[in-house]
Amino acid sequence: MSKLTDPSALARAVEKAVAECTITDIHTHLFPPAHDELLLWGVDELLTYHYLVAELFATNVGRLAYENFWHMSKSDQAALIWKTLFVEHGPISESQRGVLTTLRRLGLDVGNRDLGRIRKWFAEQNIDSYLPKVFELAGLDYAVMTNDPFVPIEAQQWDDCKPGVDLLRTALRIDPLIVNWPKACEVMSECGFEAENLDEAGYAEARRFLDSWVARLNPLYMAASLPPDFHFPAAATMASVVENVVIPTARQHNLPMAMMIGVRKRINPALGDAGDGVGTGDVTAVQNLCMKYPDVKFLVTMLSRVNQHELTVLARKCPNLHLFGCWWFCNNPSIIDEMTRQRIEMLGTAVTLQHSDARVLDQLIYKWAHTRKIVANVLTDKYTDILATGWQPTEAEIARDARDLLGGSFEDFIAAE
Ligand code: FIX
Ligand code: ZN
Repeated sequence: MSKLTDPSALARAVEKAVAECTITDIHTHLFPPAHDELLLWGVDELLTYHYLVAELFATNVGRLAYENFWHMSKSDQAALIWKTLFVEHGPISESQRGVLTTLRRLGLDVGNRDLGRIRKWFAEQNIDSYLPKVFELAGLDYAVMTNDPFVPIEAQQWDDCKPGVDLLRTALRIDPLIVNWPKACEVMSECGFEAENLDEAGYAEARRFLDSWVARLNPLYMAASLPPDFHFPAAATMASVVENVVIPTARQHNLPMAMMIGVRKRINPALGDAGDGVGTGDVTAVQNLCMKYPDVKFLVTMLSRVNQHELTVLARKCPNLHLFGCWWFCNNPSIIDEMTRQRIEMLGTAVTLQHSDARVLDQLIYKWAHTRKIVANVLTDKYTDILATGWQPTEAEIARDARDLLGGSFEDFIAAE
């Protein structure tokens, strides 16, 4: 394919490559349609996404009691959010804009602001044909779920042998083991795994529990979200469980461990999932794990913008560390742009720039449309910079690099022995 020599042709080539790039979404909260009410989709679920619930209460200062909202029907909650955040105030936040982007790309007219007509369209959709349509609109080859055996209703779907779909792959989520050992032991005991104390017997039983779920799920990786005060090494339970349960399981199954660090769970419990906050994490904990266990692969994303530069520098030092996503409170255009530039400037294509974290199926459409635009802008600047040196990239090379940044490097990383 011919080399690109002209900056405007280059810009067009980058925009095309990123727009057409097949993306792998490596972290979501989606479920197969057969897993009943676990898979969220449709306009009322879009509107009651916990990001928008937080924004509703931030906007409705003191005029809405938490319990009144939670006692409302999903439909009434959605209507209130639509009225408050879309009609009575400009829907200019990232989550608000996201709903509109999704609806528009589905071919719906948001200009008439007719929620009833939008609801009618969704009521006519069949999830089994709608799910692949959403993946096609978002441009994904597959997405990775969050499969948590410590959540009874999730485990029940697997106990009942509910079918999956090829578009959704598994990840074994193990937060309670690390952050709430007593709770984890309760669940394991109900499943016939008698872990109790933080001793070799307990660790062995926890590993046996994980082995059983690795066999059932065949996950791409294990994962846990961790608080800002996760340190390693440390005398704390978290560090002991990582060392004695997580690391041996990762080694035995050649499974990467994804650590999502910096969430302060339920700083406002009344908001439910919308009540989580952020704190600056300890990048040294990641450094110590990567250096102590060079044969274990770590996928890491951190929630605080403050951690990003130090973490990106660390990824240059540890070949067994792969960064991913602009997670949650970083998943906003201003921060995505900054993080994407910083990561490409220090890691080239050896990073997975984004994941959607979609909790509602239809969100895949906006989360990826918004990210593609930013990535195209950044890559245009970066290729234009090298063009100025006389290096002439081809369209195929640009497409190759875009794929690496949006799923290819992840697949290379997890496949490496
Ligand atoms: O721990 C996680 O996987 C987080 O992404 C979620 O708990 C969070 O609620 C979320 O969906 C953020 O986007
Ligand atoms: Zn998540």
